Amino acid sequence: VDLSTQIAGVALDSYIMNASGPKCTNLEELTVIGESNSAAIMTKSCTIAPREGNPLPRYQDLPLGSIQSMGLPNLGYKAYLEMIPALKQHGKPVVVSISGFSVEDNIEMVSAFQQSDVDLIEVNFSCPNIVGKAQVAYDFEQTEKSLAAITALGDKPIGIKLAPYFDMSHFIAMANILKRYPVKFITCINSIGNTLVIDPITEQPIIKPKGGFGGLCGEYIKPIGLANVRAFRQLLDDDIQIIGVGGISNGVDAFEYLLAGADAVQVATCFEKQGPNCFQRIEAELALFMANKGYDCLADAKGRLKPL
Ligand code: RRO
Repeated sequence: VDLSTQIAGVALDSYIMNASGPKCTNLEELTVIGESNSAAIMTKSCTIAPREGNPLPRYQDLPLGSIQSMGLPNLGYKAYLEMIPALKQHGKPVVVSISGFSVEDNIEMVSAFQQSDVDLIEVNFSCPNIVGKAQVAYDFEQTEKSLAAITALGDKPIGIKLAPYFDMSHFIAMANILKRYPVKFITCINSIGNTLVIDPITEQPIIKPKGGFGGLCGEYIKPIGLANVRAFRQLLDDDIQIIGVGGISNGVDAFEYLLAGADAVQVATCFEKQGPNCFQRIEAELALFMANKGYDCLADAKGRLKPL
């Protein structure tokens, strides 16, 4: 089965890549991704200045996923700019994630990466873990202002990492905003923000930041990710690609996202827990599952969820 695909005209050898977040903050980690079967090298979201992130413990495994409040630990965007030539040596697309604290921050970072050799820019509108900062993706006015500014800075394709939505009116409102700007792809979904896991023995939360409130990740959130990909696939024009993310840990999960309409998928928690061999495994499982169903390529199943 041919698992090649494209995002904003950038060819990908396979449908599966790493998500921004786990193990993609420094050159050593990004090199491991470069040497893996991940279809692209995706970086941790960056800010203007380097950040240590939130106090520990800030990540915990859960039976079906994880909860975390990392707080945007990263090396600062200039470090990622400097790494791009080394990352490009791996012969696959390089995607930077940027996550400024203001429209001005995002303008500075997008402008810099527009002048670089990076292939795609994913602008993160949905980090739930910064004290005192709302998720841009839940503020439609701010989203529109930000999009107007960052899509006017150059020709390199820009995509947006969206928060999960839970109401049809929100899917429609966001899709209508996206249609007004040259956004080339969206990535759905970020973690489900501000969830709480309690340890009944210690009678405490299990992560330290924000009184225990953190982003829920992994298998718990797959139905929400699938719904977000499906809803936006039905609302947006075909010239905008959708990257699915949320609870993909095997080939069948990846296939479900394909039926919902994903052009590619990202893996976060499974990569965090299992390491870089997950990309090759999920790819092989997807190819086998599709071959058994008689499919030759992704396009044969993409978006073709059947009515019940
Ligand atoms: O670093 C984080 O705490 C973080 C980010 Br930037 C994000 O976009 N999503 C998330 O779950 N965690």
